[in-house]
Parts: sequence; structure tokens; C-alpha cells
Amino acid sequence: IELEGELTIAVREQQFRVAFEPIVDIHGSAIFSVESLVRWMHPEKGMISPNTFIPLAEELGLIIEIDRIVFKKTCQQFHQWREKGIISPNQKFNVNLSCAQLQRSDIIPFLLSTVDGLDIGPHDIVLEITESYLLADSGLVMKNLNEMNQLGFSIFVDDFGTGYSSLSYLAKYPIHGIKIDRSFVRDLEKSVESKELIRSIIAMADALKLKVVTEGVETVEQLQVMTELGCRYIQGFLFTRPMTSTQAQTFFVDSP
Ligand code: G
Ligand code: G
Ligand code: NA
Ligand code: MN
Repeated sequence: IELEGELTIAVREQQFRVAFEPIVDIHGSAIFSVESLVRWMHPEKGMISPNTFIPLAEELGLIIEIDRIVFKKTCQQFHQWREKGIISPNQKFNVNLSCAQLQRSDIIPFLLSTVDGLDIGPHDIVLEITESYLLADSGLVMKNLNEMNQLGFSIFVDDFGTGYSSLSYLAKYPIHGIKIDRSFVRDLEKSVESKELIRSIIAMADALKLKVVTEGVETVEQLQVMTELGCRYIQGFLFTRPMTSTQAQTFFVDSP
């Protein structure tokens, strides 16, 4: 209950920062994209993890505003990095959009007005949407996703494989990629089944011409297995943990 009030204040006072975590294209070991991840800098409690406050923000309807704060900050940061030549012209960025955004008629005008006048556009942006959200049958979700696709945004399914339901949405919506949930990678060493599941997910994604990102790769062994299985895009602590913008800038300059 205390946290509820504080989250409302946090939105009003914009107590949010963005952390950056690269997604590496292992063909050529270049950075494919960078995911932006929200951090709540609480004035007394310090940093609060999104796992703690995102569910609450969704419940309170504050997630719309938080996502939009994060999106704006991320766009402004990437615009700066582009201008300074710190990131290459084809390097993208990934942002998380909560389900509630897809159910709104003002999401497209919001996205477009935010990038308007900046050195970035829809082709630079990957929108990450959690799998479970795509299961709801909604005309507005369909309309928004189709329009995002037509404008040049990419749409990736986040936490892929955890929605325990029909995969029919992959045919129904314009989806460009999936992010295999890190629970599959965590079980890779102990479980032959996990490896075979990942193998079949990648085969399916290839057949549907979807890009595949694997999240949560922490060890060289996991990277080797994922490479052997044909996963091209890798994200995880093996490369780096989520970084501040200053750290990220150093990382980009030092990476090929
Ligand atoms: O960065 P971290 O692993 O702590 O993130 C935990 C969860 O919070 C992840 O599931 C991630 O998708 C989600 N998350 C991070 N940033 C954002 C954001 O800006 N908006 C939304 N809706 N979710 C986010
Ligand atoms: O659900 P989503 O994919 O948006 O979550 C991203 C979250 O996963 C971030 O909070 C990030 O900190 C976390 N993450 C990224 N790479 C790794 C990793 O290699 N190991 C673990 N444990 N978490 C990771
Ligand atoms: Na995400
Ligand atoms: Mn993600």
C-alpha cells in the first residue's frame, strides 16, 4: 500500500532511469540491438527492480506512463549516440511495451511524435511484447500491430515459451522475432529436453522467417550450445549486465 503511493509520486517526479543491455549478433560479433530496461531510483530505498514494481504499475494503470517515460528517454539517448557516431547506423534498440499500450488508440501517435525530429525512426526500433499479451483476441491489438509493422517498427515476442498456450498468434500478427525465455537456457546443462525444445523453437522460427534472440546466456558453455543450435542473436550477462548510459557508451566505443 505504501509502495502504491510512492509509485504515483515516482511517475510524477520521473524517478526512473534506463539501463542498457546489448543483444549481440554472433555472425560477425557486432551489436545487433540494445534493450532498454527501466530502473526505479527510489529516493530512500535506492534502486527498485522492475520485477517488484511493474506488476503493481500494471495494476494501477501507471504502466502506460512509465513505458512512455522509458521510451522517450531511450529515444533521446539513441538520438545522441547516433549524432555522436557512437552507435552504427544499423544498430537498433529494443523497448518493452506492456499489453495496456496495445489496447490504446493513441499508442501510434505517441510513438511517432516521440521520434519526430530525432535522428532515429521506426526502422531503428524493436518493440518487445510479452507472449501472454498476444493471446487476447482484440481488434485494437491487431490494428495497432499492423500499423506498427507498416510504419517499419519491428515486433518481437518477449519471454517466448512461457505463455503455455496456442502459437496461432505467430500467424495472426506481424511478428519479426522471438526472444527465447531465459528459463530454457538456465536448464540447458541439466536437461536434454530443454536443448531439444530450443532446437525445435529455432526450427519453427526459421520456417516462419523470425529472428531468434536467446536471453540469459551467462556462460561460454551456454553460448557454445546456442551457437551449435543455430541461434544468431544472444543477450546475457556473459557479454555484460545492464549498464548505465555512461557505461554503455564506453562499451560501444570499445566494441567492434
Ligand atoms: O531488467 P530486469 O531483468 O530486472 O527486468 C525485469 C522485467 O521487467 C523484465 O521482464 C522486463 O521485460 C521488464 N521491464 C524492464 N523494463 C521495462 C519497461 O520499460 N517497460 C515494461 N513494461 N517492462 C519492463
Ligand atoms: O523479460 P525481459 O526479457 O524484458 O527481461 C530482461 C531481464 O533479464 C533484465 O532485467 C535483465 O537484467 C535480465 N537478464 C538479462 N540477461 C541475463 C542473464 O544473462 N542472466 C540473468 N539471470 N538475467 C538476465
Ligand atoms: Na522485454
Ligand atoms: Mn526482454
